[in-house]
Amino acid sequence: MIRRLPSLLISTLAAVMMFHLPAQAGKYDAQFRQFLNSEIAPAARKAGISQATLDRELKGLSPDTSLPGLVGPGGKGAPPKINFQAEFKSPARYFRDSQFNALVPRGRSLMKKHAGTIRRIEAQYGVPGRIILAIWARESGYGGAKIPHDALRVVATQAFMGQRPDFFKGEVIAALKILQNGDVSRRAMKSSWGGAMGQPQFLPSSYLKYAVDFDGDGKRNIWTSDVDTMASIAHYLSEHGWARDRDWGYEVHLPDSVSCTREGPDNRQKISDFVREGVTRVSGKPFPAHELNRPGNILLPGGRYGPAFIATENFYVIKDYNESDTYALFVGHLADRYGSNKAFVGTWKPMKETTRGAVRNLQRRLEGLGHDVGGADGLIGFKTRRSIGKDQEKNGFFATCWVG
Ligand SMILES: [Ca+2]
Repeated sequence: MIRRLPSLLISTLAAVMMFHLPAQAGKYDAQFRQFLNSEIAPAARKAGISQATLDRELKGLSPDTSLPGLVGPGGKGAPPKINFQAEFKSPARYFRDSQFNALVPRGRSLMKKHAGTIRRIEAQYGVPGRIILAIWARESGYGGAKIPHDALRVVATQAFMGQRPDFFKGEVIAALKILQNGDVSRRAMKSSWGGAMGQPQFLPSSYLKYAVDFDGDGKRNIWTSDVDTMASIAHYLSEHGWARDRDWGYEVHLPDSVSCTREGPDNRQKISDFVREGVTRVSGKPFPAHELNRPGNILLPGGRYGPAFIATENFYVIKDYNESDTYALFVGHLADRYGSNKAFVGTWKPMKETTRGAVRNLQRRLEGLGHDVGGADGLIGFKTRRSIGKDQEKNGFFATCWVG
């Protein structure tokens, strides 16, 4: 843009910018250009991207060095900026009631507005509209969130100097394919700083696989079409194995006699067997008859210090969208609240806030004791929780499967 400005203005601007831009701006431009020519362009041509597309899209492209988490060209250089001082958020904060109360009314009115379309999407993909709406809410506030970045520039920068260069090289090729196919203009192809595009927050490779044109205008528009957004989310879940006749899970009372160390999708049994062991729904209703013979598993995102759930395999399909128990539970719970807007019955008991570094150290200690925590990454998943519980039981305590 600046190239088109009159020269007097350029020199004035340059003088002003000298004081405002960091001294390193543009430092990587030449190296980035070489990276595009030697690593991206040949791979793109092999993948069927035309020279015309490459010329148009890569011309003038520069890395956006302001993106978070960059490490340097080739994924080497400065140490990764993983913040092990970051707070480990307690689930109580993640599940604040005010958030749900803010999202429920808009979701309900969108369901009304799109009732006919949602019925057609449900029929085609077998995913309940309330689950689709809840993911849409979580990803982009039903499209209200600002998604400001040029997607191609983001994935190209991540490929050049991010922490997962090889992964993002594939995303650059996918982004170029999308632009070549003409579903969206470069100017409209916006993403988050991590390259997640549009209202359902699809990476370019996911877009190619799962985005659909459901409003019939010939374009797969996940940026400004509510209908394409909802159908694309449904298509993603259905392709990841959504079981059409099942719910995501149920909040339950888990008797003390059922150990929290039995949590996890690798410990599934028939829901009727849980009922036999004294597990009941907090709503007081029985489990739906068609679920009783189907498998479920214990889910305790806060160990014994939070609400308990029996999750179905669909809970783990939601996790395919975003690999986090709290994310999937947020989605399932919000989906339930479009019906009757009720909070969890169990409470998230206050816990000492800790850091990812402290969690990682605990995980290493548990690994040293022979437990499988699923990798010492500073994040607490079910393998970490039940390892804590097993260690508590081994030492003669009632297992809580939670830190502290
Ligand atoms: Ca469309």
